[in-house]
Amino acid sequence: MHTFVGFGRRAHWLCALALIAALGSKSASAQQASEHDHSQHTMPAMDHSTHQAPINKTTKTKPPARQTKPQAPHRNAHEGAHGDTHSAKPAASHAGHAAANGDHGGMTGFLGAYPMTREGSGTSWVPDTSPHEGIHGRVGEWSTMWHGYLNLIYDRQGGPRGADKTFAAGMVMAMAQRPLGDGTFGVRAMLSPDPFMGNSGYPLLLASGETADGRSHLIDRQHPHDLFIELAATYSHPLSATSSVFLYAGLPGEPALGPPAFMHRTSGADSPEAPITHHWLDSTHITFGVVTAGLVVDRWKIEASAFRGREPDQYRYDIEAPKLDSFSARFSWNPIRELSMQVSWGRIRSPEQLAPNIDEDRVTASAIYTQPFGNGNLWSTTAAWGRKVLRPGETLDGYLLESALVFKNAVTLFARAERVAETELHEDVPALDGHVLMVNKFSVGGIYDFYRTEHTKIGIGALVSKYALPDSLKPIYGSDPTSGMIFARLKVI
Ligand SMILES: [Cu+2]
Repeated sequence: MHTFVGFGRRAHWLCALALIAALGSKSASAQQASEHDHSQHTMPAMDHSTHQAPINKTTKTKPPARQTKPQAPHRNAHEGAHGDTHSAKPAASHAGHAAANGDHGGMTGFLGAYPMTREGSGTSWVPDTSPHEGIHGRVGEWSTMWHGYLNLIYDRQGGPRGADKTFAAGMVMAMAQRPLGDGTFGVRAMLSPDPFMGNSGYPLLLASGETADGRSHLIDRQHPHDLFIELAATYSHPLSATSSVFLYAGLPGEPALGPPAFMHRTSGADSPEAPITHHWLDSTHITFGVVTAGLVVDRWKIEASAFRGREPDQYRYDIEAPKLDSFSARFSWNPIRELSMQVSWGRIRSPEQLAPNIDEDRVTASAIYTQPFGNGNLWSTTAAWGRKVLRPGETLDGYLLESALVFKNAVTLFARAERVAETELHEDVPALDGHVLMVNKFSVGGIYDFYRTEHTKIGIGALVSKYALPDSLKPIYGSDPTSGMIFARLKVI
């Protein structure tokens, strides 16, 4: 009965997403006919310089005809894109910009005058060379964009602690922005179908964090994401052609802590499984109550957040009460178009519902390198380190190295290696309780997209995972467990 209901809901989601995808590509084609060559959008790392030339020519030789306000550098998107600032000269009018650009529906960064492709989840940054994905539209003054994916997964985790499950996971994200005063006002919403998989999430050896029932820890399982991953608003105000101040508020939202969430970085987005380092690096990406203020200066960003420390509870459909009891700060730097780095620190108040007397300090550092090659191919790699300092308690490190090769001819390959200092996995084993044990996981997989249109692709994929465990854990995990997933994916790009 449960399975049946679950599948029915899943099918419902699939249909809904497919329908939206069809509508989206239709409206996009209409736009294409009237505006510009949309096909460039599907090319990762679109060469912005081709757009740049006409704009600069326009701005140099022809002062904008109808410029009533002081210049809003946000509207001159691609200038900031390449770092070589062309000083704060008058920009083209908004209309002129959109026309000259033939660009992302007039959309630039939500937080500053740089290309939209630099923005990851929350207020995080990824390299400027990240693929430009999404279906763009325009409603009055608003520029809109949406994208999403849905995975239907058969998951089989090996060994005595393993289990299997068929489930759906994914997300759909919509965002809109408009000029407001001299700045840019933005709203965004991200939803996930994950709650339909059930409170206990899906089997994932060595994963820990959060709870399914409010009584026991989820061990060797990945928790479902909440229905509402992000409901947020942003406002950024330009200080010069390439600098700005911004505010971000979300319920839920993502504080300035950690690298971009795994499904928002090119190196991690194609793998259907969550990293086991999730609760060392990017688990705060769903936080009920976040306010962030930041400053962008060229290729630098510094920001600070106040947010609710407590992780989401097991009720995944609701909006939980906000609270600003925790703090974080992050420093990001994109020195070249291909590279994005961050260091961040957070003081998280009582993150775990089941260990309310323990606070956590978290430190993370990460670098993402995304290199386009050939005709529209991409190679993206993320290296990240996260440290949890439990107060009171242990200091636990987690390391991640993940990489993806996205070939334009429909093949994607991905791999992820992780190493985590764990205390939770074996807390039910009296002889090991309290010990800090290093566990390692390595996954490799691929996807073949057999169906592709301008804005959608449908593919099938598989991945396999191996582990390196300390001898003390082998009796409970088996000497050499192997896990795997096969999956079908619908992606709207
Ligand atoms: Cu998550």
